[in-house]
Amino acid sequence: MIIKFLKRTLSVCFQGLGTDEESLIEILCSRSNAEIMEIKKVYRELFKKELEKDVAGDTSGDFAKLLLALVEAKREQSSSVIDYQRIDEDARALYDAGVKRKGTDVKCWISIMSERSVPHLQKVFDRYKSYSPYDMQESIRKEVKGDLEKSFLTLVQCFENKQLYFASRLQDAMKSKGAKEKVLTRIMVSRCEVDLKKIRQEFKQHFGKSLHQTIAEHTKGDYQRALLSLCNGDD
Ligand SMILES: [Ca+2]
Repeated sequence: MIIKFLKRTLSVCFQGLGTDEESLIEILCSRSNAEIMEIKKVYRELFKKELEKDVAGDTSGDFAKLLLALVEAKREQSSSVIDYQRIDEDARALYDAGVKRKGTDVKCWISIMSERSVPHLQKVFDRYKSYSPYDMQESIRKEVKGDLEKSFLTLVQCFENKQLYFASRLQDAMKSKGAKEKVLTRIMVSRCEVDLKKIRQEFKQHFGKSLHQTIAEHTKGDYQRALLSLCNGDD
C-alpha cells in the first residue's frame, strides 16, 4: 500500500516540467531521514533514475540547493546529551546569516536546517529569540521569498509540531467547497500508519471540528468512504 502510494505521489510530483513544487516541498521538508532514504530507494526502483537528478533538473537556485541537501538525508540522530554551547552557536549563526546582515547567507541556513537533529533545532529556535527580535518563522518571511520561503517555513513548522503541520495542510485542502484531493489523499495515505491519530487530535484542537466530520462535509461517494476508513474514527 505504501509503495503504491509512493509511486503515485512521486510520479505526480515529477511528471511534466513545471513540477509540482508544493508536493515536492511537503514531501522533502516533512520527512525523516529514514523516510527520505526509503523514498530514494523506491524512486530508483520505479523510475530507474536517481531522485537527486530529477530534483536538480526541475528546480533551480537556492531552492534546489535546499531540496538537494534534504535529499542527502544527512540529518543527525537525536542525542540524549544536550549540547548547550552548540545550540547557542547555531542560534547565533542563524541570526548572523539572516536578520543581522544585509541579504541572507542561505547556505548557512541550509546547512543548519538540513543537518541538525530535530530536538536540537527546537532548542536552537528557542535560543534564537534571545538574539533576534523576530522568531524563526517571522525571520524566514522577512529574509527569503517564494518556494525557498515556503520550504524553510515547512521545515520549521515540522520541527516544531509535525502533526499540527499535517493537520493544517488537511484543513487547507478542505477549506474551499471542493477538496484538493491530491493533497488530501497523499497525507491520509502516507500518515495513516504513522501518526494520523495525533494529527486528528491536533486537527480537532486547532480547528474546532473533527477531521472525520470535516472529511464527511467536503468529500463524497467512494472517495469519502475510503478517506473515512483511513481516518479510522471520529473525535
Ligand atoms: Ca538579512
